[in-house]
Parts: sequence; C-alpha cells; structure tokens
Amino acid sequence: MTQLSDFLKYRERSPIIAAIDIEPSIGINEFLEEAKRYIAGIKVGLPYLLSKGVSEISEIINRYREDYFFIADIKLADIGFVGRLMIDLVKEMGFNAFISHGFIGLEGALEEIKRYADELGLFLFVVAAMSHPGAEEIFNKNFNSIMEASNKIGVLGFVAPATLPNYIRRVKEKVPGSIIISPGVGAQGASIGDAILAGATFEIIGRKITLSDDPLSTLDEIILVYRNKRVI
Ligand code: BMP
Repeated sequence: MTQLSDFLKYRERSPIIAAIDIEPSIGINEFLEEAKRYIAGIKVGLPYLLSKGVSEISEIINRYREDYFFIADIKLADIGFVGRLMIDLVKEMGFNAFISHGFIGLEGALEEIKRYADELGLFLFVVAAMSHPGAEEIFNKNFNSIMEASNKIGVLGFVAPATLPNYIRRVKEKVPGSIIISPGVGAQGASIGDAILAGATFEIIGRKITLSDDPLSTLDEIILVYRNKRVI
C-alpha cells in the first residue's frame, strides 16, 4: 500500500524523480546502484517499459524496491476496463504508483481507475497540465475541469509542468495537501529548483540525467543547484 507519507519520506532524501525513457548511459543497474543517495523516485516511461518487457521491469523494481519509489508512466486515457487491465500489470511489476490522464472523465473511466488503484494499494497521479508548448493549445485549457473531476474522487497526486509553473501554484491552491511531480526540467528548458519553489514536491528529470556521459556528476551538479536555491 503506497500512501502520500511514503513519498514524503523519500522527499527528505531529494526532490529528484529520474525519468527513465531510455537506458541511462552507464546502464540501468549501475545507475540505480549508484544514484541512491541523489534520487528519491524513478518514473519509468512507456518506451523503456515496452522495450524491456514486464518480467525485466519486475526484476529491476524488485531489486531496488527498498531504495526508490517507482512510478509507471502509462498515462492512461482509455475506458475503465482497459485501465484496470493496465493497472493489473503495473501492480504485477511492483510499481508503487502510476499516472493517468484526467480528461477521460469520471464515469466509466477515471472513477473506475481511482477505485481500482485504491483497491490494489497503488497511488494515482493525474496529469493536471502538460509541459510542452502545444499543451496550451488544447490540453491546458481543460485544467479546471480536470482538477474538478479529480477532486470529486479524492485524487491527491498531480503532474504539473515546470515549464509553466503557474499551473503548479494553481494545483497547490486547489488541493493544498497534494503531492505534485513536475516535468520539464533540463531538456525542456525549466531551471532546476524553480518548480519546487513554485510548490512542486518533486521535479522529474529525464534526458539531462539519462543522456549525460557521467550521470552521477550531473546529479552532483543538480544537487548543488538545489542547495544554492535553498530548496534542500
Ligand atoms: P525530459 O526531462 O527528458 O524532458 O523528460 C520528461 C519526462 O516527463 C518524460 O518522461 C515525459 O514523458 C514526462 N512528461 C513531460 O515531459 N511533460 C508532461 O507534461 C508530462 C509528462 O509526464
């Protein structure tokens, strides 16, 4: 059973969630072995999940389940029935949490997904707004409706963009006790630490770490920025 307090325990170590969409340059095992002192959680993206497969991801999570929390970035956007099949796989692989879209609406979709997540002891994050430039064209216009629907069913986890930190502030205003994970740091242009200053609980950092020839030195540098900005 993964609860809000479990994430906050890891937050004491660091505000970093590493986004693993591709193999880190030093290989996943060495990376996870060495990055324990820098990173709180690991968000596994669909490209990595599909390329490794269910059994290999299960093995990885099983090996490091005490060291990190694991989020399955499956961004559900389907009917409840399909959502539940996906959640079964997420549970089987040993993840603590997963991400769903919220624009699918409650009845027959998000409501069912939330209920099933609770039943299986998985923590649910809903995408409140997205980080890329085109997000403002359609997706982010629905921010209020997504938040309202999520509130109705007691969602406490949100994804909100570091590139558009106003959404982070708005999530925090609407659900003060929520946990906010924020992508867009590094490769997409947001500065390290700014999402945390806007109210995010964790920053999701992908390519800045995974593409680095020396991810551990990069993590050292990131931690230094957090210290200078006094967010840790
Ligand atoms: P990167 O730091 O390499 O840009 O990776 C960002 C990660 O956050 C990716 O895994 C992406 O799927 C995810 N993400 C995002 O970039 N923007 C969003 O709005 C929502 C996301 O989940």
